[in-house]
Amino acid sequence: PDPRTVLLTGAAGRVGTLMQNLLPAFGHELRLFDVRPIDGDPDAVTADLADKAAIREAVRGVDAIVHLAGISLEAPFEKILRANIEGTYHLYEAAREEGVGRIVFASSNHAVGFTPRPRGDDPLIPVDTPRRPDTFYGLSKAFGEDLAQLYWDKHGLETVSVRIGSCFPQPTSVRMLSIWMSPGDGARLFHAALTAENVGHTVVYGSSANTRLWWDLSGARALGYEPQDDSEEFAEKLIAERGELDPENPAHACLGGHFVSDPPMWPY
Ligand code: NAI
Ligand code: 15L
Repeated sequence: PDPRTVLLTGAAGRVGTLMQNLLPAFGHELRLFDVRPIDGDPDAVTADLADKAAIREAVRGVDAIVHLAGISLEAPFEKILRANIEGTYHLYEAAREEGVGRIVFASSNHAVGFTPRPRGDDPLIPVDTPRRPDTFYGLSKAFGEDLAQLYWDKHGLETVSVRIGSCFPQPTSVRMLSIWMSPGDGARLFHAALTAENVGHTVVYGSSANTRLWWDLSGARALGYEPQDDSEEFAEKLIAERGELDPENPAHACLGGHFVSDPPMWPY
C-alpha cells in the first residue's frame, strides 16, 4: 500500500503537531482531526471522538489513519472509557464502514508498564511479553491493541500498534534515555507502519535506537523502519542532574516508570 491521504487524529497534540510538520515530507497528504481547533488549516476537522457522524465523515476517502487522539496520561476511568475506549471503537467502526485499509494506532509502553525493566545482561523485552497495564490509561491501550486484532481477524482492517516510549524533542529523564523516540524517528516509524506490506495486526515498540534500549526493536525494523537517533548524547547531562536509576525506587523498577505508583507520581 502507498497511502496518500492520511487522517491524523489528535493533530493538535504534542505528537500530532510534530507529525503535521514531518509526515508530509514522506509524501502523505494529511487531513487533521482533533477536538481542539487547529489554526491555519480550514480543512481541519474539529470534533470529538464521541461524535460518530463526524468521524464517519472525517474518514471518508482516506487511505489510512494515524490515530493519536485520546487522553495521553492517567485520568479517571470514566474519562478514559469515553475518549480512549469508546472513541477508538468509534474510529474503527467508521474505518470499517468506509473501507479504510490501515490504521496506525498510538499504543503506549504503559500497556506493558508493570513489566520489570531489564537490568545488567537481562534480555530485551519482546513484543509478546504479557501485557501488564500500569494505569487505566495503559489498560485503554491494551484494549486498543485487542480491538485492532479483532478488526483484522474479522474485517481484514490492518493495524500497526506502536507502543510508543517517550516522544518528545529531547529525553527529559534518565528513564527516557531507554525509551525515547525522537520526533524524526517517530515520523520514520509511522511512515514505515503506513507503507509496509501485509502487516495484518502487528505490535511494535516505538523508540529510537537508544544505547540503553529496554525493548526489542526488531519488529519495527521488519516494517522497514531504520532509526537514526540515539538518546545517548543526552545521557551525561541527565545523569549528572538526576543520578542513575535507583534499584530501590519503585518508580524506577518497571517500564512504566512513575505510572506504576498509586496514584501515579507526577512529576518524577
Ligand atoms: P496529547 O495529549 O498532547 O495529544 C492528544 C490529542 O488528542 C490532543 O490534542 C487532544 O485534544 C486530542 N483528544 C483528546 N481527547 C479527544 C477526543 N475525545 N476527541 C478528539 N480529540 C481528542 O498527547 P501526545 O503526547 O501527542 O500523544 C499522542 C498519542 O500518542 C496519544 O494517544 C498518547 O496516548 C500516545 N502516546 C504518546 C506518547 C508520548 O511520548 N508523547 C507515549 C506513548 C503513547
Ligand atoms: C505516555 O504514554 C504518555 O502519553 C507520554 O506523555 C509520556 O508520559 C510517555 O508515555 C512516557 O512513558 O514517558
